[in-house]
Amino acid sequence: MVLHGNELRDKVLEKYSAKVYRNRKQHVLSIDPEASNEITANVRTIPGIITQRGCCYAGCKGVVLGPMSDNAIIVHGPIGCSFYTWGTRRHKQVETDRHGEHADCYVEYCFSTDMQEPNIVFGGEKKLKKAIEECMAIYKPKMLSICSTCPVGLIGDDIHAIAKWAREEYPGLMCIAFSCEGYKGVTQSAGHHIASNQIIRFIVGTGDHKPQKKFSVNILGEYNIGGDGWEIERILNRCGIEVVSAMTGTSCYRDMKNAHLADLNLVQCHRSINYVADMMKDKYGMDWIKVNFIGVNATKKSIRAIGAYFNDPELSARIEEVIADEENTIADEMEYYKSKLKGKTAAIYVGGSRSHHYQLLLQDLGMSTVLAGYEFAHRDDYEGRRVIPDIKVDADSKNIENLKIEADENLYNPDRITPEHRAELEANEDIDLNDYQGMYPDMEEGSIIADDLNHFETEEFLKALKPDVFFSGIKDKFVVQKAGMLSRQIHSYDYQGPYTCFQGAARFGHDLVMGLYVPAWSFIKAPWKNQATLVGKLGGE
Ligand code: CFM
Ligand code: HCA
Repeated sequence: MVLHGNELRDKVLEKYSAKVYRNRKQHVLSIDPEASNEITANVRTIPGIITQRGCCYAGCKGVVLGPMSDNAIIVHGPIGCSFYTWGTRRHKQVETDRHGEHADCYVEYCFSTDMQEPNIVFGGEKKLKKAIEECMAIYKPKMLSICSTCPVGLIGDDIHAIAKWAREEYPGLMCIAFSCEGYKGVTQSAGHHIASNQIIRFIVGTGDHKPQKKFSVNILGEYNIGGDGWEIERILNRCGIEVVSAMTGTSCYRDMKNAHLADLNLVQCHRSINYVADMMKDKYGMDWIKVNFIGVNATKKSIRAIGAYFNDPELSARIEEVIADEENTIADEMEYYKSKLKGKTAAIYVGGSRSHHYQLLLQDLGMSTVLAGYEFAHRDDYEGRRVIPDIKVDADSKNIENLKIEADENLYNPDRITPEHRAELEANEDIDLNDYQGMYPDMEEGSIIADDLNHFETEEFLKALKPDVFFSGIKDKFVVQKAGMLSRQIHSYDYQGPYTCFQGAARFGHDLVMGLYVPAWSFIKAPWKNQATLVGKLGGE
């Protein structure tokens, strides 16, 4: 008997002890238009379960700060933490700022205090100061970040006092401390919040480089994985829209200082950086709209939404020209990939936004998603902010400071658009203005949603649902692939990309067809095709 929906969910979870079952049941559900579809998310993983999640430090240092080119990041902690975030994420960078001037690029470097036992016993502050002095003597960066890892929080080194010392000692240096110890919060997500707070506190608003073009934006939550951000900027520039800064993919400290001078914020990854969008709204009155440049239809919808925001006939006409031209360039390729992919199914499990975004690109290619989940998303990423009024109450808020943002007297401007136009935009279902609808509306009835999907559940669901491809990350890819199922990495794109906008969609189609049709599959047989199904029991009850 083929099970699906909540029956399948119960069958997979019933192997757990009662206690684990009760917990996981709140994280796994099947989409039912009649039900409330409430999910539990952003809470602690049950100890002992093989989760794919990462830590707060990974979210702050690795994800949000890592891509900034001219930011020398000293990791204050044991060398293993530094090594873990050294070159593993695929944010691409160049050594110039947005105005074509040279900006140092440190993304390939790994700066660390390499804390040892004596530093844990007697304190590591001296060692940190020495590391800053060394870094300043050799590299002379304009921005220097200090990121602390677990032991620093436990012994209490005052990295904020040291950052202040460095700002005074080296005039012109922006030195910022990030207390992003791994154990804070329950996942990477806490680190996003900590990084966002310091970006607002110290960086945004300190520059004076005004945009040159009539329409200007920042792109938030775009980290230039595999060159994604470059492709988005190419399209926006073609439309005549200037990108003042991107946070943090194709940007540097020097660009991000000017972010407050743009007209509008575009939020690509809502999970990692909605904090900055909200704080800029409070401080400067700058609106944000949720966009998605993954998928042809999603890209079209996003650039049209930008056009609608600016409400300028010339801009809208140019946007239509760009859409027609870009679509024309990829039409034949897309048709071919669609013919090879139509009707195939996928499961997607990644961090906090791509499990939604990639579903739309798969739809363009005629595919459907039977299971999707996030590692560390919050309820709003699943259910939408519209249905969760108390969104600020989550696990991170208990640990992470919610900055109190006052409007900036000189720069606050809520009148970038007229009240009538605002009302029009708010009524438009296709535009998420200062809001986000989440993943659910784009999912089919009966498909499975699994928050913090663990290793055991991954294997069980894949056996039952048998999707043609499983999109995930480095930790689960090879287990799945060795079992005879294609797995593509959606974090790193398996060293390919960019996958954004029109040409990116065609490239994704190409890579997927290559993966599915490679003759190697005929030499592997999934274990469950000739073995009894694995039976497991977790927990003590
Ligand atoms: Fe946003 Fe990201 Fe993601 Fe994310 Fe990440 Fe990433 Fe991701 Mo890996 S910021 S939430 S913390 S889109 S690093 S570029 S791929 S888990 S789905
Ligand atoms: C992180 C970074 C990561 C890991 C990718 C993976 C990334 O969470 O610390 O597990 O394959 O995208 O590089 O999400």
